[in-house]
Amino acid sequence: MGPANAGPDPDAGNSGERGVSKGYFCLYEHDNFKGGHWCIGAGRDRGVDLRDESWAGTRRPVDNGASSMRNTTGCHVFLFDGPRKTRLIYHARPHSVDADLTGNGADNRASSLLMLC
Ligand SMILES: [Ca+2]
Repeated sequence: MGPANAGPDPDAGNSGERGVSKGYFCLYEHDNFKGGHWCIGAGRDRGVDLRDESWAGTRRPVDNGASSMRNTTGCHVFLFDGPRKTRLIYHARPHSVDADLTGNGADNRASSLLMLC
């Protein structure tokens, strides 16, 4: 940690570049952010195949299992029905939450994602 009174927080200014490195994008197994969770930190142009991922602390697959999401990053996150970013089904805007992906037709379908910062 830096010394006290070291000046303004460098992350608190107008620099959008720094801002995108903060926060997490999380998927949840059930509606209202319940059940298993799976989170990734903000990262530029990051693709993830959810067939390779499990809910934290479990062996239950994230693939075709996400029902709600929370995005505290400054990044856009796109969910795809198919593997390797095929068949776009959902766009999570920066700093957004969705307690039930059903309303967007994406419930229990996401198999891959792309984060763009
Ligand atoms: Ca799918």
